Amino acid sequence: MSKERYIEAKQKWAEKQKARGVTARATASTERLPPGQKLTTGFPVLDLGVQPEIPLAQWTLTLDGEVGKPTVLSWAQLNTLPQVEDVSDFHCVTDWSKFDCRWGGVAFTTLYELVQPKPEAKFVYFTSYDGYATNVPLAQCLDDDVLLATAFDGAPLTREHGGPARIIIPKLYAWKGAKFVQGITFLNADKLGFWEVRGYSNTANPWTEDRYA
Ligand SMILES: Nc1nc2c(c(=O)[nH]1)N[C@H]1C(S)=C(S)[C@@H](COP(=O)(O)O)O[C@H]1N2
Ligand SMILES: [Mo]
Repeated sequence: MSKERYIEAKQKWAEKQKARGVTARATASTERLPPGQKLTTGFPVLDLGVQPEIPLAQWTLTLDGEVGKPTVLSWAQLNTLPQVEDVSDFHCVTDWSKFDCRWGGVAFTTLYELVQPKPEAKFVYFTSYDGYATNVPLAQCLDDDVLLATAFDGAPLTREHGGPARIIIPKLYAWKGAKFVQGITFLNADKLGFWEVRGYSNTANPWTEDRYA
């Protein structure tokens, strides 16, 4: 399927679900597997059909917006920051979940401390090398399981899964985690990302099946 048709099909699906009155549940499930999800042991690849190739020598991550210290990190600089590992579950809105993903990289809080966001920074807008974007309230990015991941299962993150670096936010549907991340902008007002403007939920809580806006 072409990129345009894939995007159109996903957007139409969200609109159809909305028209049917499918909305988030009032009460969150307390199960490990969120409602409506199927467990997978593989690792499906989901993106816009473009997996940009970014040589590490040319890779940069720009951190800007409402911050005291706007920063552009090179790959070498990124790798001098403290490295962490975290095991978490992964939930895609297209109904599959994967348990126990072992991610390695830099904690979001490390980046936060590096650029010193101003008090007015309340939202984060992520942009990617494939033209993707997504947005998350800053408070949700400060959980200790939120990572800028550069490794999976102890090996460098592959391009198909968003390498050189991607964002992981385990408590939200996986579209909130930008693969091939290029920029992190701290904002004082919310700005909707790629799927958020195409009918997908802005809040994206898997345990209330908060799939569509
Ligand atoms: N840059 C970028 N990031 C993205 C996407 C994308 O199309 N482009 N798709 C999102 C969606 S819908 C999901 S489910 C996950 C998929 O990650 P995976 O391919 O490693 O399974 O990446 C998210 N991040
Ligand atoms: Mo997804």
